[in-house]
Amino acid sequence: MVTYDLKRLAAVPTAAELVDIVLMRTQRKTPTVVHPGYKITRIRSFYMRKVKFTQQTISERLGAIVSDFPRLDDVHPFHGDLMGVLYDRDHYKLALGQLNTCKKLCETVCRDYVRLIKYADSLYRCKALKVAALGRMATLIKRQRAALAYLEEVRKHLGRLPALDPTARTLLVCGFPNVGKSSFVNKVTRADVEVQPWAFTTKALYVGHMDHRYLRWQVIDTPGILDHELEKRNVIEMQAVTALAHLPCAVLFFVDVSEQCGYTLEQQKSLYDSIRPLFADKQLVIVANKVDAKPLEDLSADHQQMLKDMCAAHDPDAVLVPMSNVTEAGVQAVKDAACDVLLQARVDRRRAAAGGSRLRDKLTRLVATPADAAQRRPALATALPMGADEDRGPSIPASVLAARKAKKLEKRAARAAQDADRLELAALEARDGGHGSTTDAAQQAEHAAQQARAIARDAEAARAASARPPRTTERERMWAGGGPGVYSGETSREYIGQLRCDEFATDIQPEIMDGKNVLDFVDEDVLEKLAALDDLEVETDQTLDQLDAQLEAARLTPQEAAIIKAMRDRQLLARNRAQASTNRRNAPLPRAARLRTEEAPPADTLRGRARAAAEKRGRSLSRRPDDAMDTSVERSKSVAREPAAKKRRRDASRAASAHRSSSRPPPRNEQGLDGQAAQDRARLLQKKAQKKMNRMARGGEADRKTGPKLIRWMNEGKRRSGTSHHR
Ligand SMILES: Nc1nc2c(ncn2[C@@H]2O[C@H](COP(=O)(O)OP(=O)(O)O)[C@@H](O)[C@H]2O)c(=O)[nH]1
Ligand SMILES: [Mg+2]
Repeated sequence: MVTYDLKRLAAVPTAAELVDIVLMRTQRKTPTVVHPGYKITRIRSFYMRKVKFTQQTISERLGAIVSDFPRLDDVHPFHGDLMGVLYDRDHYKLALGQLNTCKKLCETVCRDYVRLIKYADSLYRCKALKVAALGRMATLIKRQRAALAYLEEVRKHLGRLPALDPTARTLLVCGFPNVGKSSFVNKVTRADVEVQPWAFTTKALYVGHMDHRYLRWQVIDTPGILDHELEKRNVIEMQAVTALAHLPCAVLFFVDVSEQCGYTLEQQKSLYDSIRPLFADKQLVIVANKVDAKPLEDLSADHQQMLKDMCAAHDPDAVLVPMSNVTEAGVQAVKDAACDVLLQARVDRRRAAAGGSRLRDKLTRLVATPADAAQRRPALATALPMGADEDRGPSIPASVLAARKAKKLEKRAARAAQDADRLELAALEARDGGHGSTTDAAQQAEHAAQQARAIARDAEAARAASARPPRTTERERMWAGGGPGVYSGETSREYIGQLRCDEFATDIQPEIMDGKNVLDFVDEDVLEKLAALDDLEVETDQTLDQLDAQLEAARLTPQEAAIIKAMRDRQLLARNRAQASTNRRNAPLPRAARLRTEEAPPADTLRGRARAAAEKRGRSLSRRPDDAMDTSVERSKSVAREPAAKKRRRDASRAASAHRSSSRPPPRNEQGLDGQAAQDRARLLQKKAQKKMNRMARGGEADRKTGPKLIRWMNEGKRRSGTSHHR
């Protein structure tokens, strides 16, 4: 991912400024003195240089803008989507694309005119060509007026976006409007988000920071989300949705249990269900807010159950925390719960990624305090290995145990054999010495010898059991099977011991059987899954039948349908009427001009056909007689060039006509105000009201901009070559 510094984009000049910059630079950086007496090649190269230099500056400037602005596919998906939502993805891409095209067009213009200048035969012609080239380039830039202005606004807005780090530890606050999200953010962080008792007070993402367990956390306040389809969500809501979708974070879903926000608990549950997929893999804390107005115990059993179900629906570990911003009860608990689940999840993820190396375990344990260890909670920033202190005995392979047993038995057998020998010797001595109980000693010796033999047999058996079968390496097999190039390995050996019958290992395994890929059918419980699918189908059929029956029962009678249609029609009519009146109020043209229309020329005349063709291409050839400034229409000198004096006279007579002036209302900002004093006071009040709005719009560093300075004495007139420091 490319990292862009969204806050430090260079200011985008307006089209006029850009033309100034480019022309000024050409003026300053290229030679200014040329004489008709010079050799023609010199004159040509003088002007060619000017054209080329101008084009280079334009390419440089436009190229810098195009490469400076982030590519939506390259930034973090959160920023990419947020920009897509805020600035309209297509518009943004088109604007940058247009600048790129403009750059290419300037290059073409430059190439063409340089080629023409090569054939020019006098200073005058060279100069005329240069002027034409620069003029065309300037026109091309001026056409990008809208794109440049748009990008400048985007840049300013990007600068104002909250400094939000998508990878930091984040708590994301969401829920219906007015449930107390911003109040909570103001409580736990030093952010100063506006709180008002009406919906959509918060219209953008806000970020606050706080400390918890010596760590830095960012808390994001989002605008409220309403419960409707994704397509109907507006830009304000979509910011919250984007944050929910792309930020790895703990989600705090706010529920207003007192229902003061204007939404019932059922509606809040429905919203929760519809946005739940967005945070399916995130940590969740459900905050039951405004318990000061209505304690949780006062809720009906159904509602209490509903809140519990909401928790259970996400994850068995999700918690419900009652809270009140007014009494501050539970604020700390919410903060603790959210931070702890997120920290735990991040630690788990990191440990899983690192593979839980032993050294890490030991290192992290050094940091954990005994209290942390006792409660099994992570210490400081790092992980306390959870469950790592459980009994971890040595793991000794069974073959080693068997070998040990065999060795022990062998030792015992050796000892028993020694004992037997000793006893036999004693029996012999007794017999030779003629002592009594010779038979006893002989019996004992015989018994001991028997025991020794038994133990030796056991030892032999154990040794045989623990002995590994001799291993043949693949290399040995290769040499036995004909050597390299002749021997080919046998894969079937791997299956021996894994199948029901070892013979199966050598069976030929088909990959395709009956025209189907066998691997598609390798699934142990495919039959169970099929059965489950069948059950589901039956169930769905039943549900659909029931729904059909219900719909049948709920069908409207003709009278009801007629009433509903009448109601809808009335609504539609009212809406259209309101729309029409709005259009009338915001009319971009004077009323008199709007009423004047030109009748279409007959279709079979030349003019009529031209007009039809032009309209098909999306142009309009209709013109108003007084539209002298409209150069896009075909020009007719007799109409456009009205003598100025006559026009002035006509305008004056119009303004003076009683019919016109008396029907004109006063300007909107003076309507209903009696006298100059009242107007002044209104202006003052308006300014005062605007002050707050200006502040809340959060103008930032990005709004400060210095345009090119056009210092007259430095940039006008011709200068000789050399430095201009002395000026
Ligand atoms: N009684 C009560 N009112 C609250 C509480 N938290 C917020 N409010 C009020 O609810 C309204 C909306 O609060 P706000 O924080 O702007 O909600 P947001 O739209 O979700 O950001 C404001 O009038 C707050 O004073 C609370 O815990 N108890
Ligand atoms: Mg808010």
